[in-house]
Amino acid sequence: MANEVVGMLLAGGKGTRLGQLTKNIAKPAVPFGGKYRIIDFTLSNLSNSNITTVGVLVQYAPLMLNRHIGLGKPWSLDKENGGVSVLAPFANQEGASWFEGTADAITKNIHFIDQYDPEYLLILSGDHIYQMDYQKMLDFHKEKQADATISVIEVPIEEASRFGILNTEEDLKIYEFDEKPKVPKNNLASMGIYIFNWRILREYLIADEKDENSEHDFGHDIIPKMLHDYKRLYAYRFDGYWKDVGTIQSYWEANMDLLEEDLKELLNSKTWPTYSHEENLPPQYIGKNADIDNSLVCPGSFIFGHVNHSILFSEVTIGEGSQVIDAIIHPKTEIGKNCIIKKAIIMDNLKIDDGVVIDGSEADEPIVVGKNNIYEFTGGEA
Ligand code: ADQ
Ligand code: ADP
Repeated sequence: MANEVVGMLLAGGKGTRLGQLTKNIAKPAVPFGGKYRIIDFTLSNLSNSNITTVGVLVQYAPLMLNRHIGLGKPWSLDKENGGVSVLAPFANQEGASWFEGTADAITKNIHFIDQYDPEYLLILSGDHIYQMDYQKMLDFHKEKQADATISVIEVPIEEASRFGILNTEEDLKIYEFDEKPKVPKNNLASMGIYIFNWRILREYLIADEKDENSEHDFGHDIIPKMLHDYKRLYAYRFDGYWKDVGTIQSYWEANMDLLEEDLKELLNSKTWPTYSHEENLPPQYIGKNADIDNSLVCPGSFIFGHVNHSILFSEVTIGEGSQVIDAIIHPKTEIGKNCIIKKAIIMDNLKIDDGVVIDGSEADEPIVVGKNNIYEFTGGEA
């Protein structure tokens, strides 16, 4: 069963900064872009990169993720050899234990990886929106004869302290790495996407597990330890679109980006499709006085109002006289008549009464409306 490369997708973070959006579901399972969930972009990258042996590490609120991933059919990951396996923290004789840091999550699954005896391990996050060919990164890793390769991108300097920040020689060999530095030295950021030679990483993981001072995190512990030992770490520069959707603001921005003409390949690429579950729903109905522009509208919806620069998921209703602007409306939600919804994220299965005004246009970040702060809940899964 040997595989050259096994992918491990970290999908267990709690995502506390997404507030209500992740109250009941894990961050990677949050609805995104009209008909997707956040994790679909990474699963599609794996499939399009022809990496077909994948472990998805879940822990926090995994129910929806489990159901969504299932046997991996939408991403053609339903293979007999390999395929996609959802890996939850397991109970041993001492009881169940959570994965601690990201490295601990991999260490606890060494037996899973060893089954495939891979030469390389590809580590990914479940909460990034991007299109990337991991085979190109692997080619780079081999060409540099690296022990580890980190995918990197330039970020605005004012955001740099949210990331692992690194410095390289001219040939892209990394000589310095700071995880979330308070005062960043530059703006070359780790995307949290790593390729390791499995044999080497395995040794580091086993040693790190015994280190009581370690947080068992890749950025915080494993990468610095490898650098300290003069391992060959290289930076693979990615110059496409990439967004870490860890906050409400970045989640909203990444959704709005889908409405930009020059980013239309994110959903419409023929060579790099984004896959998700297909639901059997009727066509969207656009009423007589409705007007819609610069928006995504999904099947099963009924639109009678005005919709501008917004993303409407499936089975959404927008009542007559309502204005929906710069908004994201999750599935099965009904907006009544004569409402104003601006720069807001309205979660699923809600009913917003006639005449309600929700306007986040003056706020620092969009207003999120969930079952806690609204009006009427129609049941189902919010
Ligand atoms: P963070 O974004 O802070 O930094 P982190 O919280 O470590 O990332 O989580 C990475 C991924 O792993 C997320 O998808 C998260 O959901 C998941 N995850 C976290 N803990 C987990 C666990 N115990 N089990 C399973 N999954 C888990 C990282 C790097 C930075 C880099 C940014 C880029 O540490 O150096 O710049 O990613 O986004
Ligand atoms: P955010 O940065 O938005 O808070 P992350 O996805 O980075 O979200 O996760 C935050 C932290 O919470 C991570 O360090 C992760 O290990 C931890 N965590 C995730 N799920 C659980 C859980 N079920 N119990 C305890 N800690 C968890």
